[in-house]
Amino acid sequence: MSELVRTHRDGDVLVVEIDNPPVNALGPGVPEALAAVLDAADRDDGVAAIVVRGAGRTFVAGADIATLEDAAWGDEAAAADLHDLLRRVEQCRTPVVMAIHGTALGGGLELAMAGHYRVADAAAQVGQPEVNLGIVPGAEGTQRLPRLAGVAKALDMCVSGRPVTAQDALAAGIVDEIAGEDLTASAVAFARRVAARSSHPLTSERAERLGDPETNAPLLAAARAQAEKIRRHQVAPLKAVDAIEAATRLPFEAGCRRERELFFECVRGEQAKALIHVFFAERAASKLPEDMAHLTPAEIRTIAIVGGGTMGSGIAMACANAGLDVILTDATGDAVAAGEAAIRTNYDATVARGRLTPDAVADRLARIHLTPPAAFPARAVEADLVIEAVFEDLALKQRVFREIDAAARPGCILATNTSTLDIDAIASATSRPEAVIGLHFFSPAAVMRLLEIVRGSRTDLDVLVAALAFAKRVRKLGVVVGNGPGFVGNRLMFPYMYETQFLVEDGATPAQVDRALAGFGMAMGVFAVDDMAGLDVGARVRKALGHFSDPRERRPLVHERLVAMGRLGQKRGAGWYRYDEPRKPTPDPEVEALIRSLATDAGIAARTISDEEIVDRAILALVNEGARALEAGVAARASDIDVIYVNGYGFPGWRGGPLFYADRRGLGEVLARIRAFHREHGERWRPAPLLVELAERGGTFRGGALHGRAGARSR
Ligand code: 3H9
Repeated sequence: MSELVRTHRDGDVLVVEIDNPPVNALGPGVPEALAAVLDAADRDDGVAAIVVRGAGRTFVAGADIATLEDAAWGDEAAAADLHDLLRRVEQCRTPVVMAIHGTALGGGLELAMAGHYRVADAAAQVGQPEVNLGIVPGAEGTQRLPRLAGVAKALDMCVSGRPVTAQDALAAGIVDEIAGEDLTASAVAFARRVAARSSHPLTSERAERLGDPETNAPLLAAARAQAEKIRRHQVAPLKAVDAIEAATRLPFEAGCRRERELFFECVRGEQAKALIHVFFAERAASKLPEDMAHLTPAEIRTIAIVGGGTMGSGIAMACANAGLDVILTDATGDAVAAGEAAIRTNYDATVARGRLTPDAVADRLARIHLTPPAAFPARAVEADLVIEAVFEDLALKQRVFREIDAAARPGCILATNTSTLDIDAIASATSRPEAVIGLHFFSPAAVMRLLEIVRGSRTDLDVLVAALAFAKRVRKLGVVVGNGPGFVGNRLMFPYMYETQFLVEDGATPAQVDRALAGFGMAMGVFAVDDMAGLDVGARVRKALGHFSDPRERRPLVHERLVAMGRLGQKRGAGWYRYDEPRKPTPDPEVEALIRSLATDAGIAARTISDEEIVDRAILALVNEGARALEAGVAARASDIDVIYVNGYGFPGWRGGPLFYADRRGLGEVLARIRAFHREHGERWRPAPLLVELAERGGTFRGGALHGRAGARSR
């Protein structure tokens, strides 16, 4: 028997275990092995029922995503294997009970739904997350799920991609029973109870939950509207709705054929390539490099946070949400109280949205110990990690680090949340620079998934490993970056922002630029982002990074003027836009007139700017600087830059990140465009040497730009 599938007997029940680590994906060999076991069981009169489960930590987490990338899918062979398997499962004479623990996702849930019954562990989750990979469920999920759970639930699960809990799945009719402590024992007992029945339910034959055209029409319309809203520009969610609509209109087999067509349209498309790239890029980014794999991360249970402002209070919530204890302080008692108020307001809003119960909030609040500054040194000794989140000012941070250094216990990790300052300069204020690291959270810190982990020149490997484990613990995507100006994210952000400011001086308007970037897929336009972050913040960072110290460089004309006018963005009701209603930008003729007048004074004649030029100048500025960041070693891999941009800067995942986008567009074409900008606009567009090298040898960032670990300080 194949090692991918093991069996043992529990009396007259055959227990089948799929064992394909790490997540029992339905990779090559698994469908055949499972089908062979079922064939043998059907021939064995001593087997009254079959229980199928996954070995290790989970049931089947889906088709093998690596194979989705393969050309193998082009000839449809692997998909056909899965369909054959599902038919084989459903047509088993012996009843098949799927025993689900961990996550039954994608092809995993599709396999489970082909069984006659499903028993789930209380902590299990099930879902059809294929849209996250740019595809639709392709192994009958869009046909079986509405038959089990009804059209509305199937639409929600397939469009959102969000898994549901075992309890939710029970209520929806996806599973038949929640197991006791021992999943296998519960599933075996369930199997014995149903074995004697004269017939067993076949999902493919059920129609009672498929509704009728009249009731389905508004559900389908709402799902399409939802897809346009939450997954703008994406193809797969709309096709998932099409596939579910087919389930409501066609017999099972014909519906499956329609689903397969839609699946192949998606899997062969650009969006799937990009999203699958992001899936693997995220996992590569958060993995320990080989030279650190032997290190065991120190456990972090208690975190002290210095600074209760927006970032500090958000970080406190992220830690408390993950069940960690937090000691939160600030420079004054009033500031601590303000931090507490901000935390309470945020949690109240979460309760109002129905995302948390008041009890869960009470539990989280109880983990956050508000500590007046005078009491902090005595409490800081309890901390395994101290995170400084004070104002972005080097001298202030150095002073705070001296105080932390004096208070923290030996072995404690000292982290700064700086978004731009030099980690080594901060570390130099302490007696233990090897314990200092950057943890650059993104705002709002309780929500945003990205965490840049900044390695200083003296940071210990143990500290880096512990920081990566901490990121995972607080459900963040930790990406290790080097200690260069702006690290990776902000380093790329500035050329992008400046270029858009030049674009408005050249003749575009902020609203046109933002519209063009939203059309490209950016979550928000750049001017709207600047207004949200605060123009004063950008100005301070620009100063700290020493931009435009060379008088020959073109310097943006408008930003400084807006700051001087007090137009600091949303918080002042005016920035690049006007805000008559909170958070709702309205183009402001006053700003447009100011831009024109400053540009005219500088001798810039307004011209018509196309959306294509806007997108190219903005996005290729990211690409060129991304190549420089790779060259400088502040990013270890091209895919790390993609992960940072998709998770922290609203770059569309379905384009795979800036460097994946450049790869797909073709580096030759990208280089030609950048060279043209160089000729037209001067030095800031000089092509990065790495880009030139890769383009000239027909390479790609993905295939040809793997550097060593991020860590060297650049520039
Ligand atoms: C599908 O099923 C299509 C069908 O409808 C139709 C077909 C015809 N395949 O995330 P982790 C690897 S599409 C291959 O760090 P966690 C992952 O790369 C699929 N590999 O762990 C990593 O490898 P490595 C639909 C997979 O505990 C390791 O497992 N299913 C797959 O944080 C650990 O992963 C999905 O979209 C896979 N399907 O989370 C589920 N899944 O160690 C995607 C994982 O070498 N997976 N790996 O870096 C997940 O959401 C999470 O991995 C999971 C575990 C929740 C399962």
